[in-house]
Amino acid sequence: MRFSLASLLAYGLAVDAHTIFQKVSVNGKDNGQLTGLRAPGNNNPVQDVTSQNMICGQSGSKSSSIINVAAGDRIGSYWQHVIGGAQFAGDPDNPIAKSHKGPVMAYLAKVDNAASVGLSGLKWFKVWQDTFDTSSRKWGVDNMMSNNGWVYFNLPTCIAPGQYLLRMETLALHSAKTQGAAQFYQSCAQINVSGSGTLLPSSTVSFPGAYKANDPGILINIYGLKGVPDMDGKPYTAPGPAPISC
Ligand SMILES: [Cu+2]
Repeated sequence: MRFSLASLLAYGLAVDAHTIFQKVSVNGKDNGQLTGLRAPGNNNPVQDVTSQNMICGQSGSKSSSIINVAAGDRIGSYWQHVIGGAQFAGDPDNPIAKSHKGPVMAYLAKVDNAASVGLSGLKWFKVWQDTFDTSSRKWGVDNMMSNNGWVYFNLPTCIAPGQYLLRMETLALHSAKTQGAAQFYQSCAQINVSGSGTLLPSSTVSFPGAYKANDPGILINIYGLKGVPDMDGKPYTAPGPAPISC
């Protein structure tokens, strides 16, 4: 059966303007679709901060691969509207709908075996975030969109070698003035970090648990007086801890 885009829109089917983290690059080398990833099976957001799906998204794809990286490497996380990329040619909501302003964050949890470890009880620390720039009034999501879905950051040089889950999170705040309406998108990558760092942070958080539904970075009206999502140029505080520094 074929559906026109207009009918899909009319029935609200499969055109939700969401996103999925689905690919990792290391120093510019693309590791391939879903390799080393635990990604949700669809692009629906998590909206309940107490849900187990806050960890790595709803259950979906699994991978036996573990991606080798060195501390300090430039990691790319690739976000697209659906698994595989755009939902259709010219999809205006790829990599994510333009309305979906908010921060992008990266967390690590040290594990023994990144491919087999269970998700409960992990101790997470934040390593990076791109939140909101008060001068340009651009969000992390804006930078993701201008890089065609790629989000780049450097893995901290000081972290201890070993296996980790890398939890990448995009938080869309377009409806976040209503409690429970902020949209969380996350997948986890399985990585093996080499290097001579020694840092294993003692201050960590749990998922779920790290966020509260009324955290100021989650229950928030991001629209300024002109009705645009620019905070009126005021600072934005992302949920969770501050990123570690080396
Ligand atoms: Cu959405």
